[in-house]
Amino acid sequence: MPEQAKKPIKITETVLRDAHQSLIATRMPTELMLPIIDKMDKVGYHSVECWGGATFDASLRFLKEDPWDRLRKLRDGFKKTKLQMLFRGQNILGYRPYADDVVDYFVQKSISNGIDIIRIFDCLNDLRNLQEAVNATNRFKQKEGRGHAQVALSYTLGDAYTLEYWTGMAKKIEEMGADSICIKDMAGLLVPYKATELITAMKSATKLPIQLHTHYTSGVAGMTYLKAVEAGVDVIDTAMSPFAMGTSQPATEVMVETFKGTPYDTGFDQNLLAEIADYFRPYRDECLKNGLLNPRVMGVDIKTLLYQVPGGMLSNMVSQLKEQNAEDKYYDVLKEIPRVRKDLGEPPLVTPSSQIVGTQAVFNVLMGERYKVATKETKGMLRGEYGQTVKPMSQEVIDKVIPGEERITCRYADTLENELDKLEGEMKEWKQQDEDVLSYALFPQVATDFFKYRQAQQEKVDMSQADVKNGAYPV
Ligand SMILES: [Mn+2]
Repeated sequence: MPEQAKKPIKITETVLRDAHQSLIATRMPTELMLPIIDKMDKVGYHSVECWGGATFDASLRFLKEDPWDRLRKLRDGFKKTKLQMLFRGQNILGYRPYADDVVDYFVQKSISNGIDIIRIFDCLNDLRNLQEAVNATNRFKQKEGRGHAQVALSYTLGDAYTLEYWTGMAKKIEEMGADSICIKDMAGLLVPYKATELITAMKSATKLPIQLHTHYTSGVAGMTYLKAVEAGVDVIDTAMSPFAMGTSQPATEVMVETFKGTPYDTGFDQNLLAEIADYFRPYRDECLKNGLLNPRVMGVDIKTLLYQVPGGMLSNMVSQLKEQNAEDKYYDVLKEIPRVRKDLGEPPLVTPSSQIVGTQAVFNVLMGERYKVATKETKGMLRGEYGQTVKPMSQEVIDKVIPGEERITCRYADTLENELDKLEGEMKEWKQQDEDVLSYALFPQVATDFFKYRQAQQEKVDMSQADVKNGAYPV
């Protein structure tokens, strides 16, 4: 290798968020994370990703944990490492667009509870859906000196997604006041030599640091990172080996070793990484044994390249078909997905557009007639409520599904009234901390169930301390 200035590649560790989301349905509990934080804090990671939509949802729904409490505990433990979260633009961590006051408040509370870097994405790459979250982060940063707004572009393939498209977006992101850019390849579609082209073009278009996020699903991710790093990418996302590969990220230790002795050397201590891996390995074995970790998600799934469908979307589709006793329609639905995607303006497939396109494709096949039944979300998409797509939507489908209805061309959130007060009113009997209203805003039913559970737990605890003789029960 020719003499070259040192440029250590920075690493975001995903084991506390995307890795377990991708492999074990986001079921890693906080108590499993806490004992290893001290060691993780010594590695020298650029950041640790630890929070996002699925971690929030699964905490409340399945683990019966308060996600805010998890965040505060992680913040306490990580003394010097930055904490990172994933944020769905105007949809926050939920599945519908929210009014700006909720977006602002969520950003504020995320940072004040411990988040440093907010990775903000939109399923249509409509930057109008990201602006408010970026502004809110910048406002907080000005006031408190903490907070980093990273705008993530959802990576996808298609006629519209040319190098000019991506570099044009990079320039706009710079103008909108973001601190960095992420290329978020949720399905593992970015192949190594395309990464060279993409990163080279992006680096010449913007001065902002560029981070690459991909998944091992299609088997190329390690090579893609290598080419991206050589082309000048600044940060890559990796996962500790027990929760790496398959539908997760390339292994941290492997990427660290790959760049050892090169200008990109991370300087990380492999012995320390080995201790961290040793900690997570028994949990991985336990997950394999209890079925939480299915060996099927650990190999290479080349279908993801053929059909350009993220792994999670495929497994959703399989279970929808199973429920309808229509598993034999699998390949019909796979063929229908790109057609629906085209009808809806060729969006990237990522939450929530992936669910919208996938579910509609299932309906189209099962009903025997395309768009005979359209979901509420498909209608919302056609009306423009999710934002503008890179290509126009099918007029024929618009006429069939929402005949005569007015379509939105402005930023949808501009049509929404502030909603925090109303939400506060609906949930005030459960409120124990300011953040509870945000949990409720995102997942009203799941959060209410959690609040009830929390109260029952507290009352049970209180019962043991009750002053039985005087009949006094702390409430
Ligand atoms: Mn991901």
